[in-house]
Amino acid sequence: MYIKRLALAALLLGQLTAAHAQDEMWDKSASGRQHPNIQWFKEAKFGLFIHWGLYSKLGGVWNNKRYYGSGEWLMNQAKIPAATYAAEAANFNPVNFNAEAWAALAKDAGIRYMVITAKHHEGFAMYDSKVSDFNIVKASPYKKDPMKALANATRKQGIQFGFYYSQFLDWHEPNGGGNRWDFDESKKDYQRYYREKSIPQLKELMTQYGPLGIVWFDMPGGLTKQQTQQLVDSLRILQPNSLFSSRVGQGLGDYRDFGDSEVPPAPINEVWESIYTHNDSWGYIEHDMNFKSPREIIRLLANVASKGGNLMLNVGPDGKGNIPYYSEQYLKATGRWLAQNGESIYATSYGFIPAQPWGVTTAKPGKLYLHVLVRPQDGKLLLPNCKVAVTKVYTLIGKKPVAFSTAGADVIVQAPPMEAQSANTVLVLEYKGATPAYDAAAPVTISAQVPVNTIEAIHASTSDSARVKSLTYSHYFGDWKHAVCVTNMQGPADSASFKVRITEAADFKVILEYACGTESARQEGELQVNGKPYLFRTLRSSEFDKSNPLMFIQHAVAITTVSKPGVYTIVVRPLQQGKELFKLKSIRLEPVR
Ligand code: JFZ
Repeated sequence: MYIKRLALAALLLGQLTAAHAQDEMWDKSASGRQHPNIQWFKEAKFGLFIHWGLYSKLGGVWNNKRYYGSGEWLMNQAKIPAATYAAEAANFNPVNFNAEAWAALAKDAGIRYMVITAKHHEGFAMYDSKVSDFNIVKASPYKKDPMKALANATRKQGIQFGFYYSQFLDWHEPNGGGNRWDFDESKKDYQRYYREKSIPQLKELMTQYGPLGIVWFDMPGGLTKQQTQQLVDSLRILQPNSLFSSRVGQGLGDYRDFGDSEVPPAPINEVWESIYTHNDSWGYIEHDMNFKSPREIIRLLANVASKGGNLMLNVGPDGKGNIPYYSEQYLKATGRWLAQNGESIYATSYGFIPAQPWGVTTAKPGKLYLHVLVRPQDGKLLLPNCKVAVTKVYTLIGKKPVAFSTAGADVIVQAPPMEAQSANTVLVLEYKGATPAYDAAAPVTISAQVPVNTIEAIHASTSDSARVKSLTYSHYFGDWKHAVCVTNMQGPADSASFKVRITEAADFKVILEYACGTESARQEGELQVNGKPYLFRTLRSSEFDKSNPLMFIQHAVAITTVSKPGVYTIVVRPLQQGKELFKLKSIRLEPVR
């Protein structure tokens, strides 16, 4: 049967190259279909991404110059000639690579699936490829196939194993995508690249390394929708149980990948994954020590799970095959948290209670997990409009009963004392009856019991030409950041209004968090709290340019007195017609103590 599959695949693959090359922006056409094997992925919640290649040996340094941002893009950033770069393989010898140790670390970290770069844009295959000699067995003194060892070790730990493959960008090849410094783009034959390297290598990976949980394609290009469909059809024959990432292109992936380091601002009813670097680079950079702490990882994981997605966190091993110290230590720390709290993450869906000042929620049938990230001063965790019959509430660790009460449609949980430095304390609320729907239009809760309340732009109702948009920018290079902002507010008719539920009478300092370029600066704006106007004049922070930091300013514009609890409307708009007022990221309300 397997041989037949190969023959059929070869036939299909052969047909693939008939049509014309056409670069199509990937545009998911949600077809509602789900891969029959998707369930393990939906339950996995936490994956390990590994970027490991010839770039790892260079560590972000070329000709004694240090580069910052994506270390795996060094060849492109430094415009290294393909032949010069290829010669580096002769010094790539990861003698410290230990597949069993990597797999054991993934297990200790609570990782459920692993995806490693088999070939990145540099074109160097990290496995024993017969298609191209530019690989770790033929071109380096290491002469072994680390992917074979890692695939076996990973599966032995019960962890799904998969490959990342850059199916179009290949700076080593005259017909591959992306190398404009060595090769004339107008003379490239993408179809030839697909026919001679990309597709044959994908076949090698899908026939010689056992059952793959995931094939993580990256940067679709050069193929039409029909060709991509044929490629997907042919590869599925080789790996019918494997899930394909959405970056295969043309909406043909089995789950949705967001942009690098991007989390959707609210739950979405799709199967999706958020990918994050551990420091600021996917590939190893010796001078990038900006690692996310265990607290940041644990809270990021809770935030992603509370929106219904998976987090795949990346590590970038160095050229000797060592995983960076902080990656190892902080993955283990995350694993220790998951060992005690994993029930609130694995196999959960997003919680039906939206993010609150105290934290976020995940869920299983009849259970709501409260991830307490900020303990309110009075310990009261408000669950607004929580229309369920609560039977009990308890601490996840130790199962200690926790007091709760109801007030109308609200449930108030009395949080027990918590370790001040706890990254995330989980309480469990059990209930009878149907699970309510998530209310995306619920007012944002504002509490005087926490140091700061943040109203994100995603909650804005906009008028006229105002728009809520996700803005992408970077600090170094390729270290993408995303901010959802209210944009294009150019006159009084372009407003952003927010419905908030303020739970106590208090004075609040109002802080607008926005980015404002030179043209927008020094324009007057108006903030209204239930119609009471407060004026301000915009301050310059930075222009918006995706290749540079988008600098947000936190501009305190007013103190407002809230005389009684209730639902309020906060409106922000330009006072006069002019340039875009600013890109509003959030409104922060700090109770005046
Ligand atoms: C790509 C690669 O270029 C990068 O080196 C790394 O491997 C990353 C995981 O994937 O970078 C991308 C690709 C697509 C988007 C962002 C970064 N995107 O669609 O937003």
